Amino acid sequence: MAKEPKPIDDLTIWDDAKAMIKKAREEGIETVHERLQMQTPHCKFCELGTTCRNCTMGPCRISKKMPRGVCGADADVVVARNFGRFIAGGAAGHSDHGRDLIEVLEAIVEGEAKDYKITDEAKLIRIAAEVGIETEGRDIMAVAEDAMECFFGDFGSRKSEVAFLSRAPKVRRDKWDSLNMTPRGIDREIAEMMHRTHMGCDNDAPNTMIHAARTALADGWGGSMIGTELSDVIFGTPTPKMSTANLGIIKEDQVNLLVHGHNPVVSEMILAAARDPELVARAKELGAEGINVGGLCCTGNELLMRQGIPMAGNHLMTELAILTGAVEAIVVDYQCIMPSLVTIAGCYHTKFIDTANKARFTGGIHIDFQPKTAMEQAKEIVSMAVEGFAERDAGRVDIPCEPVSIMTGFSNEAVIEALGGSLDPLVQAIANGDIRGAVGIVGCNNPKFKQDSMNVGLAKELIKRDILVLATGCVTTAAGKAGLLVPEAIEMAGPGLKKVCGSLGIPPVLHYGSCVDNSRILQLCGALADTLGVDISDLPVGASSPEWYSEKAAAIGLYAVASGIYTHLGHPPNILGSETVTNLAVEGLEDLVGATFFIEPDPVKTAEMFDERIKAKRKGLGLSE
Ligand code: XCC
Ligand code: SF4
Repeated sequence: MAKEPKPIDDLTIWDDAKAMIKKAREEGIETVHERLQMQTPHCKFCELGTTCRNCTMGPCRISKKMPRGVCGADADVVVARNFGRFIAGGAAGHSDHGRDLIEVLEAIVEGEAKDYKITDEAKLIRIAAEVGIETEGRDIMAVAEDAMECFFGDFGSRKSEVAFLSRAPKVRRDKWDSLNMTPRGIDREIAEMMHRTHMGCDNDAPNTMIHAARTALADGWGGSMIGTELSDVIFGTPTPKMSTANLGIIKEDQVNLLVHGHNPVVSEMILAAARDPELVARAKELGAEGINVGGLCCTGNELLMRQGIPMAGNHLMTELAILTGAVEAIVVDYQCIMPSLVTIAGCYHTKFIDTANKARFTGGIHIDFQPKTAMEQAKEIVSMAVEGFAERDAGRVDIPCEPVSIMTGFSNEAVIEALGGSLDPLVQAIANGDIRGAVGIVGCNNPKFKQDSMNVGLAKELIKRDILVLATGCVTTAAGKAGLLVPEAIEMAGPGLKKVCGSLGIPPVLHYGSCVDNSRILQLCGALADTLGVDISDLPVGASSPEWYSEKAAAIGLYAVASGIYTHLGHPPNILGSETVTNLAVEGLEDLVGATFFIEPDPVKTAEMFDERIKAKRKGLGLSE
């Protein structure tokens, strides 16, 4: 028997989302919410993490009645192995994205990518010097070539640690060394995780978990950090700027093209092509006022940070954006792209265009995007969107709201500049208690949560307590829609935060970029710890992914914890079937790395937990609570 659909008010906190879910139901279009309902209840074994499919003596399900798989593996081993592979998946996603940026840099160096260039030469020189490359008086392309070799090297097996580990405090690196947690090579740790979790290898759950942390660290201080830094080098380091967010950024009188996915290599070129005078003229010929490029998810964040494009929405808005009926094309690269988008695009005139050979969608239009032919291909894609304008059915267009203002572009470089050239004023503000601490709220939506209720609820609770919030990933649009990403939001902050942000003219929630850009937060923590002469685990900071869903988000959470940052998750990963693994995650890691996970679905309680932690850390540093 079909289940009653859930009341729309229970699914999301946003009016634009509610209007589009209603429209979907009226038009008989299925979304993530109906599919979740169909999949509920989920398989209990899988939820607990106690299913193993790693060999064909199985598959096995571990329970009280059947405590061991055919090979003899118990719940601890099975849960740890599954969790390890889950982390490897996330680390692979971020890091393969990072590698794609190195390949573009390589193509630039070899003169094979005329449409890309080194935009921030000063940053390239700075990061090259950081990883030990000679930069004095050298040609920029020679420096770029050495940087490219260094970062390619980080993926291999010939190094004892990845290059950017130099950004972590010495005490932290010593701790990693003593725990066998130092990430040596990015691909190496991921491949080793696959090896360890093959039948008959690592059958000691804590040992598997240590390697999971090493794999995650290879992501945070390796693959993701390379992705962020080279994106800045190639497309420019973000600076503060204003933009807008929500489905209202989709314009009735324009050709609307939404970019979705993660990698700026494609979306930056799409944006440039959308400014091509001939394509704009063609759009006008067809009756449009212009070409509007809007962002979804993290490739949206990348373009928002650097180019100030408007944001249509986060993860749970991707299906709904198409429901406006005014989207001519949705252009995707990879990660977090629901295959259902192809189906929904097919219900409208919307063209679904995929661009990466490693992320193809049956039913999508595939353009095999290459750095060498980037602009030509981007123009071909934009042209498809423009021609699509003529096919739009005006009677089915419904753009449910007006956009809200947001401020973006807070790279560490921009923050340091705003502070007058060093981190000292921030350290001062933390020391005197105006800013009591900082929490990064990152990651996704998940239809198991009322969309953005936790993301927004937690941010509001924290700034009230004079805790600065850094937002990345899909939390960005959530915070933006809630009015938290504008300087005026200081009215929602506590007195200290209000004073500091007010004097700088910045919001109490700073948009720090996409998900790979959580590496910016790691770098900031490393720099703060070094300034104070302490470990990252001594800082009054925290991390949270309230509504997370992806393997990547789990990898981020684990590298945060392994870096010494107390980390909140709104719901647990599939590990509860093992007491050993669960206790390690929420307790045991404290002794090893100076931080743990905590799981809490309520935003107020979560803020209280962070508050307590920050009090304790402030006390440890000899500061007022
Ligand atoms: Fe994906 Fe990065 Fe999560 Fe959003 S936050 S749903 S991982 S797009 Ni990264
Ligand atoms: Fe079962 Fe062991 Fe094979 Fe897993 S590895 S499927 S627990 S026999």
